Amino acid sequence: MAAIESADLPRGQEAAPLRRFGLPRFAMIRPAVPDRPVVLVTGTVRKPAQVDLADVLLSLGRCERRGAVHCVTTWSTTDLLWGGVPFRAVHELFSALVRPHPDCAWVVFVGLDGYRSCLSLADALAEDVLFADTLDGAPLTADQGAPVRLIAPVHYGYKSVRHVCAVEYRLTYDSGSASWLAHRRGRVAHEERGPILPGWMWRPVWRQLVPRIRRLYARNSG
Ligand SMILES: Nc1nc2c(c(=O)[nH]1)N[C@H]1C(S)=C(S)[C@@H](COP(=O)(O)O)O[C@H]1N2
Ligand SMILES: [Mo]
Repeated sequence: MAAIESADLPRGQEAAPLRRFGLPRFAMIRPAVPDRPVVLVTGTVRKPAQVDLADVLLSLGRCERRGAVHCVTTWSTTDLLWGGVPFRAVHELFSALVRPHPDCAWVVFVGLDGYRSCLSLADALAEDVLFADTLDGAPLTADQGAPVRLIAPVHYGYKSVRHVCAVEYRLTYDSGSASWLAHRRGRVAHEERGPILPGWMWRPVWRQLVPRIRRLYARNSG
């Protein structure tokens, strides 16, 4: 399908349907959804804890938000209706349990596939960041990131970790799975696509990788 460049999309982005996508080395890792999912809450904390995801999702007020996935490689899927609980509320619950060091300024989200991505705690606590377990009213499928995924809609998609199984509070930034190619903040509006170079210079670098990554993920998705 030909990609459509639209005035409604952020700079440098083209519309595309949502399909499982990510770093090439994670394409082959499709974690099974656990019967009783847990989240490990850890890092520079007084007392790490393991919590039942069901307890987290049931004990907090649910909400729905319209949001997009904007991948740094220049495709975007907009108008997705995510349901879940605000990460802000999840963090309140977690921090009462584990007591993060007061200087923790970063948080890493880890997926069951081993993928890791870091947000500043301030960015993670924005009102629109969700711990999402439904998309358009239906439970997330495995390929969409079940049992729960982060949705950080103003950041590039690599911050929206699927299959979250651990949350790590940190004093310092950790570049995560994207390593030196990650941007600390990755804000779409500022085109923070990668380190050092301005965003528009990264566009062709990332864009030329999309067909190969799409093929790789299509071969390894349901
Ligand atoms: N667990 C996990 N989460 C991940 C990734 C991954 O490889 N593993 N890839 C990220 C990237 S780069 C993008 S663009 C989005 C894509 O979301 P989608 O798979 O729902 O299209 O997932 C993000 N979250
Ligand atoms: Mo991405």
